[in-house]
Amino acid sequence: MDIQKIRLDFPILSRKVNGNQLIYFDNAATTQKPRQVTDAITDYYNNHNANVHRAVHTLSMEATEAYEESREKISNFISARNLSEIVFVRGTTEAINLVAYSWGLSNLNKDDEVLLSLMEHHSNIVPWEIIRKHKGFTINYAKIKQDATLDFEDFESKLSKKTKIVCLNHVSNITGTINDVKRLAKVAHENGSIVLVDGAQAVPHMKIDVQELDVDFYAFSGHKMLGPTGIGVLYGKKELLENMPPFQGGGEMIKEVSYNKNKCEVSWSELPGKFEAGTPNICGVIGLGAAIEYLKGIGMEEVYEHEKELTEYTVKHMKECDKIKLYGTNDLSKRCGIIPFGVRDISAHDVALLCDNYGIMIRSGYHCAQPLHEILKLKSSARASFYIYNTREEVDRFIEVLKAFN
Ligand code: 7TS
Repeated sequence: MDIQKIRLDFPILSRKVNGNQLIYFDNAATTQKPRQVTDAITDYYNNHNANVHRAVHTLSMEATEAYEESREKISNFISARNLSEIVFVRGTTEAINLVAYSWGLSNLNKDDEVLLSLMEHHSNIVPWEIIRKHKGFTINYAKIKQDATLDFEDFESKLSKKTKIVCLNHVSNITGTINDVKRLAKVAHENGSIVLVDGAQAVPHMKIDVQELDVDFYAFSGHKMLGPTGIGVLYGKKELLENMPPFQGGGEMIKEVSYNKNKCEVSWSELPGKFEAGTPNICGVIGLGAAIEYLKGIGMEEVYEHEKELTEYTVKHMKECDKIKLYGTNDLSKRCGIIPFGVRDISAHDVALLCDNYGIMIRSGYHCAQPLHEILKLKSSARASFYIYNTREEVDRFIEVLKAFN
């Protein structure tokens, strides 16, 4: 992996912030975009712009072809069985809301249970809590151990015959903990529960094969993997998606609307159209297709290895500094390139602001996962998160800056 060559594809990396060379360590929030992605979007607008799936003219055919080609790239990228299992949504948040409102409202009843974990991003908690108010089911939360890994025994003990769905992240956005989704899905299926995985922090960083993991739904966001904002994917097993009612109504998602006696009878489109109401985010889909091509060009094993190596390097050097406290498991084989930490006597926000003075972008706060912070007894945390363009030299500078705080 030639990082210096990769860096040249990202114009933003050559800019300065507060008089310093930019160091971008906030990749768990969103990644930077290579020229190949912005070029694909510009090319679409400059040369092919038209609405998709609805006209016979040349531009509409070209736009539709590019849009559907991206679906194919994404389907191959995560090894889905079928193109109709790839639904375009705004992002992970919308994907989970789609499952909660469509599958959840029609399948969950008063005596049922939903099993979540206490390391979820709010987007995998709040939709379930909202629909719980409508349907009155119970939500159980699997515990987290002090090292921020999932308590598997507690998870298993909370699976009951009433548990209809288990919803878990693949990688925590706070600690980078990788959950053994394959094992968890197997146990959940043996119990008769279906499984939704929030893959927002996993798909960008490792090879994902939804068939091998054998999960029922898998959600992710384009903007965390070099793609544009406002586009994401819900993978769902065909048989499940086929039996679910639409999430939103409008154009594209219908087969027929016929008026009869002051009433419109509506039938739904085939998958995945049933879940893609209205004009979709065409340039977003095309941009995400270009992002996937870019990542495939590097190879996901290479991406994973690079981040693992950089994480090991960073943790080793941060541990040498007394005033830095690292959170999360010490077992780095269970971690992705996310490093949560604190600096003695300095609040997380102040750490992030001080880093910003040196051109280093890190995140601070709750990172949309307040329950996990409560369990770890943290008011907030600072977080550095890596991607393909980050280097050891950037880490050296970051640690040098942290060491200089007093
Ligand atoms: N799930 C996880 C695990 C996430 O990390 C995020 C975003 C989401 C869901 C929501 O994704 P969205 O694209 O729909 O917004 N996480 C973060 C973060 O850690 N910092 O900013 C956003």
